[in-house]
Amino acid sequence: MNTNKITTQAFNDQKPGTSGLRKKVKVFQQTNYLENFVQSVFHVAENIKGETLVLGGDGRYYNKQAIQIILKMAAANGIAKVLVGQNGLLSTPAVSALIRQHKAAGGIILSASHNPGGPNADFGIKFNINNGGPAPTPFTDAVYEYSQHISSYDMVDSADIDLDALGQINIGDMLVEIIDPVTEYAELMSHLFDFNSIKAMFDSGFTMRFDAMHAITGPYAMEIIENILGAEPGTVINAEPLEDFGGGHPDPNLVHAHELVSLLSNESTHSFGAASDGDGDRNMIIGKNFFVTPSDSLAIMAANAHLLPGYKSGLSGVARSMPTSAAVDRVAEKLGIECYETPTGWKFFGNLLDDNKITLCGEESFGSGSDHVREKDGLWAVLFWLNLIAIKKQSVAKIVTDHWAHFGQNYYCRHDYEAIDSQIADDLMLHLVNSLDDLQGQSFGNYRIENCDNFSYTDPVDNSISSNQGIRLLFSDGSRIVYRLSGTGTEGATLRVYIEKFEADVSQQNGETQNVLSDLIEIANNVAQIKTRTGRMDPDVIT
Ligand code: VG1
Ligand code: CO
Repeated sequence: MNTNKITTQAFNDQKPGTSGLRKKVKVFQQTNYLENFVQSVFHVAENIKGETLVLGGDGRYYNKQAIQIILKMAAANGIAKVLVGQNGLLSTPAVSALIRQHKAAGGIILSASHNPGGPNADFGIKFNINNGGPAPTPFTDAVYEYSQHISSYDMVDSADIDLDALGQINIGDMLVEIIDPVTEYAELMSHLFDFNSIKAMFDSGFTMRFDAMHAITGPYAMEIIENILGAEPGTVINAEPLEDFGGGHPDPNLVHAHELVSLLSNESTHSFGAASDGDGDRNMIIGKNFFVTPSDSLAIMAANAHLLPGYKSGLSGVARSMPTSAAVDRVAEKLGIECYETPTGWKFFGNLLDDNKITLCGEESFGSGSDHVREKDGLWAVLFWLNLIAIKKQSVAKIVTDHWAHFGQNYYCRHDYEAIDSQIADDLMLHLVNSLDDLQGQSFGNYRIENCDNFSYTDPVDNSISSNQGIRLLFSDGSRIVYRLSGTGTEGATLRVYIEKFEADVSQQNGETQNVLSDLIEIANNVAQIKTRTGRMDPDVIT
């Protein structure tokens, strides 16, 4: 089989963001665009020559074409074996699990996660290293650097292969194994959770709905929740992965998973609702007319993990991303374990997990996970909650309100201003950085800024420093305001503002989150001059 060296010209916009390279499909479809990036990855990940690679994606538009291109390039770049999910499908956590189980040198995930799919929507590509987690910043920086002056890439001359048929096939000297995307992942879950007690709960009439949002978790949830655990047929809705996710945003929040939310109204006969995102790493947990914030979910998991088979010896420590509420910090304090605060993005949890400094970790953006993989894991979180409900035999609302009664409540919300002009967004952030000295010690009504900074993280394992990770205003009563720009958007800039207030005695306050936080929200707007600078009167999304 011929290997060709194909001449190319560099693109200057291949800098990976929070979670790999995300662009419009049309950008990826430019001649050599995907190829350049893949060659840059193979160049930096030299150690994958002669090794195994895991490859799959969330099934969005351009997934299959990209897989055929990557396979031909992998063969030309000396990779010995590629494990590919059938039909090109693999969830992000399943890729992470497969890398670990098969001692692969890395994996490539094709997804733009919760961003919409289709010819006019988004595509993405991400490289994970041999621990199963997203490549760390020095790696992605090196990929970007190489992509800026790449002049050729390698590709074998070969026909496309059939991605639908399980089994093995060769491309040149490289072996391709098409595997069932679900089997090994389901096996892993069965060791972490007490499937028998969850099954018994379904057998006794417990019902739930899981919204796969026409994304990757459909096949996983069908197999695990309906087939293995015996939930009634129809439990998994929107189960079929579609290239455009049925036209929706595969983003599990109250806005985009409204179908699920309406199925869990007060009159509902179901006790539990859950949803996952495009690539299966996010989760939303709801009870009957009751939303569990992701930050609370993480804290509740930490407080109860020892009750579940996979975590019965307790937690070594926990971690949360900086903007995530401090609810889990209070649990860690009571458990007497360390709580680490990392920058946004799962790659920062990798070292802590590898070094056994933490067992559980999570982000406010509907992500949680544990040391079983090196990605956040949507279905894992859903099974965690199901197992917890089976043990406690209580409603979601009762579990959460009991938690608040014991630990206090962190009122929390995030305001997103999407697709604002990049220059305006950069100026707004710069203005905040320049205001830090003046803000220190300033009072706004009852709130006084005790401390403020531009968050910088020193990795406790390798001592690497990640600076410029978001502006934090820390108030004397424990309230916080955080500002940062998204690293996953594909249009202009997205400003995220995170607002949090702690209430130790929950009987004192019973308001709606937006009301409890209203003073802080106003402070957040004024300090950053959001309205005057962006011209936006309200956020696009509130979560
Ligand atoms: C967002 C979230 C972040 C998450 C990232 C990838 O990043 O805020 O917590 O890790 O998405 O998640 P940003 O930079 O846009 O705020 V996923 O499920 O989209 O891969
Ligand atoms: Co995702």
